[in-house]
Amino acid sequence: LDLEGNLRRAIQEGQLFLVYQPQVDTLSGRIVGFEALVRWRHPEEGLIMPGRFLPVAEESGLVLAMGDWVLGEACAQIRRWKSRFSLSVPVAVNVSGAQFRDGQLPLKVAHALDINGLSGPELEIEVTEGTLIGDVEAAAATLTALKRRGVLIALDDFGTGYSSLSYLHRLPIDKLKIDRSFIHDLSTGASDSSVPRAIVGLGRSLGLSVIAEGVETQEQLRLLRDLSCESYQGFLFSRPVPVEEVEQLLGRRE
Ligand code: G
Ligand code: G
Ligand code: MN
Ligand code: NA
Repeated sequence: LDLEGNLRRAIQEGQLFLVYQPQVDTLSGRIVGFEALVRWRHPEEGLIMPGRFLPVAEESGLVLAMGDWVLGEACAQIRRWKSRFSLSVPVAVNVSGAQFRDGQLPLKVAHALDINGLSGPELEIEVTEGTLIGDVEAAAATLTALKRRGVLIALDDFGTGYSSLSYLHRLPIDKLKIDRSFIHDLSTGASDSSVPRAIVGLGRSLGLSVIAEGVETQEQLRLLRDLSCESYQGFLFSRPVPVEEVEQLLGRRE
């Protein structure tokens, strides 16, 4: 299968779609946000997950066109949900390194918000630590430009990268996302909560919100509550789901 040629066509012909995973307040159980995740419905191959096509997208440079589509689609969806459900929580979009370093990202984000009549804090941009290191000055400039439009910035897979704590307080970040490997460790016999505990403490001292990823069990949720980790996402509450299922969730809240 020529993934690259196929992906180029997939972007043009509307074979990509987004699923959304709810983010939930650990104490109240209320939905406090959504993360958008891209999927590819291939006409012959069926559903292809990003684990398979993102590397191809990144190597070929198609990740820029794909990222443009994701950003436009997520913002259009936020606009539709606002008018139908008075959606009041942000939707997060993942941005890969090439997109972030492209130089056009702040303009593209502002444009996607503008044409959909959205304010900055209705959108969150997720970047990984790996994206920010290297040229921290350039990263800071891009983040500052994004913050000027008011969008929220989340640091994805936090704790797994080459995180130098020295840059954290210098960058305009709003949120830390505890990588799901640390949450997974919470359910093993050892039940080692030292890393999540440290990240929650770090968040508190830097004034950042903290969300745990990959929460699958009640036991993990209970431990996160004990740590005062404010929110989580994971299969325990919901898998990433298609638009119609998000609308059922939003409708139920009315
Ligand atoms: O949805 P899933 O758990 O299979 O995602 C696997 C990986 O793909 C995750 O690291 C996630 O951040 C990434 N990913 C999902 N959707 C997007 C997207 O729209 N853009 C980028 N750059 N990465 C994405
Ligand atoms: O790297 P990023 O955090 O963007 O990746 C999100 C990925 O995590 C998606 O592929 C999503 O399907 C997956 N995911 C979401 N919740 C869970 C969970 O509870 N357990 C596991 N194993 N994966 C999850
Ligand atoms: Mn993510
Ligand atoms: Na993550």
